[in-house]
Amino acid sequence: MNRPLGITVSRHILDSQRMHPEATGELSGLLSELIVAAKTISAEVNMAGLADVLGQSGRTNIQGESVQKLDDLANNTIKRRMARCGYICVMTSEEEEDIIPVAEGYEGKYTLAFDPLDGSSNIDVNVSIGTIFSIHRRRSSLTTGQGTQGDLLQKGATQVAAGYIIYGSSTMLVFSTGEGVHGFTLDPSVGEFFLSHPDIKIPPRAKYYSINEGNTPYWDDNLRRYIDYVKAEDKADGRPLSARYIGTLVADFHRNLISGGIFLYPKDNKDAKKLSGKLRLLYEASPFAFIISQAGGRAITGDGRNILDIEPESLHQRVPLIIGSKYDVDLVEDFLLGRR
Ligand code: P6P
Repeated sequence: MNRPLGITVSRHILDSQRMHPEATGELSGLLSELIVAAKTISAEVNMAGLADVLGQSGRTNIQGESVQKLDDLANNTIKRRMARCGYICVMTSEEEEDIIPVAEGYEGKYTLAFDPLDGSSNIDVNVSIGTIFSIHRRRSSLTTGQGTQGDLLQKGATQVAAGYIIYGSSTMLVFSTGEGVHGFTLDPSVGEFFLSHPDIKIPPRAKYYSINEGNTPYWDDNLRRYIDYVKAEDKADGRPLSARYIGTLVADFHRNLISGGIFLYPKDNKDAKKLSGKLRLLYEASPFAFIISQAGGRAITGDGRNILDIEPESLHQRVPLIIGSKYDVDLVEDFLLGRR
């Protein structure tokens, strides 16, 4: 479908819905409510330095990480708005240990998993942060009432939509409902997201590699060999790649999506918590894997599994994540599986 630049995200969503006569408009409604929450968070993030929402809230989250005030604000903004949207039956958030119920009488047929504010360590230093979301249908369409943990524990390949909002030099919404990846830029003067990046495709080969090289002592040898390979000079093969690591997954992913790159957060033996990687499957790896697959890239764990095929076992399950330009993800997999 021709998607003229400058249309609003609401127009884009309704035009997409119109392509599906069987659509009830519930997914469109869900996305529209999520977008209102994103605009609210964007306004707070952009005022953070002035509105004294920086700094620690005094709480620690399920991950044992200190929760920044903006984390709390973003989490509550999404929870409160989505609990009464009428389109979802259950939620899970990085900030909450247990599932989050919706308001009685407002149960719908979708589920929502989200990271309200990814990149917390960068909040106080004014580096880009973001919100990530993942939407599934509840497991049984015959079921009504509150959803369960089982409705949330579904593999990435069954997502109906996934996306992120990046609060950077501008605020952008990037999402897919399975018909390509589209980017919208917020014009804060009118409070609207306008289509700025229709049908995004990731360049087939990486220009950048993104990994925290401070963890080098904790990687397995095959990964160290791969990183040495991308840093070695071979001009004909476009190496060395350039290193770019912001420390906010949303920002590193977005740059690599637009310019071509590979992001790696592998398992490492720095501490027991990271033996399965640091990033979470349901609301980080899985939504980005859905987006990258729609943009022509790939997402793997590095031990032979595709992220989209993993059957989740727990809400906050961690996985190793290697994601980006297909050529480079395939190459890393060859190194890690000893094929190279
Ligand atoms: P490290 C931010 O805290 C985050 O969850 C991701 O956004 C980011 O990619 C990663 O952690 C950074 O982790 O260990 O390199 O600081």
